[in-house]
Amino acid sequence: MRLYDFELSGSCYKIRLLLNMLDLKCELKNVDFVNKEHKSDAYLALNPFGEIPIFEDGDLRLRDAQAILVYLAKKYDTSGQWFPDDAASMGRIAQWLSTGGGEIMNAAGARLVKILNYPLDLEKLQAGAHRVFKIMNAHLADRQWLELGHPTIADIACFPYTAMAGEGGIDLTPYPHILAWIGRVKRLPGFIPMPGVPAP
Ligand SMILES: N[C@@H](CCC(=O)N[C@@H](CS)C(=O)NCC(=O)O)C(=O)O
Repeated sequence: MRLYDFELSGSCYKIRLLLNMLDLKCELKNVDFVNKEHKSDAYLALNPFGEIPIFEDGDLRLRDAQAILVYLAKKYDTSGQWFPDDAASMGRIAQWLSTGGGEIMNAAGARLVKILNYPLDLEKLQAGAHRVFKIMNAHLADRQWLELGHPTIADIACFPYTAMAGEGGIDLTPYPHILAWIGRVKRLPGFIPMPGVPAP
């Protein structure tokens, strides 16, 4: 297995997290994101979207963190808990896979503006992040985990850029249920930190 990785990327971190929680070994191939290696011809030949992460397992190559989480859970999770097979569970989890790769990426964009000076509309991104965090906070008011009452890839997909929201100038203090959930994710067996997401 090989992950095209950048240490400061929350999208790559999603994959590193699940790999570690499933106790899987994977080669990490560093992508020079700051110098735009992900826009080079060689990289675009692997992922025409010009984004990290990419994941390879044998002959299979996948782009998109959520797709990779689905693959890893289906192929390697012997507990069957991270992405259970029944239709209702899959649908429930897929909602948050979409949110993790969609609305929560507003927080990722805000962080790119703050730490890498990306020329994006910071206020719009922060407002988009607050919209989704308000919904997540209400959803988590009477739940420990996003779906199914136990950790799933829904939590992994939504965790990194929520936990790093502060780096995009987004204050999570108004969202106590999200803060409690972040604490729970950090206490899961196999949790690993990354810069901006310290261990508990
Ligand atoms: N849909 C992709 C998006 C991943 C993504 O946005 N990756 C960022 C880095 S964290 C990226 O490569 N952005 C391209 C760029 O900034 O040029 C996923 O969820 O994996």
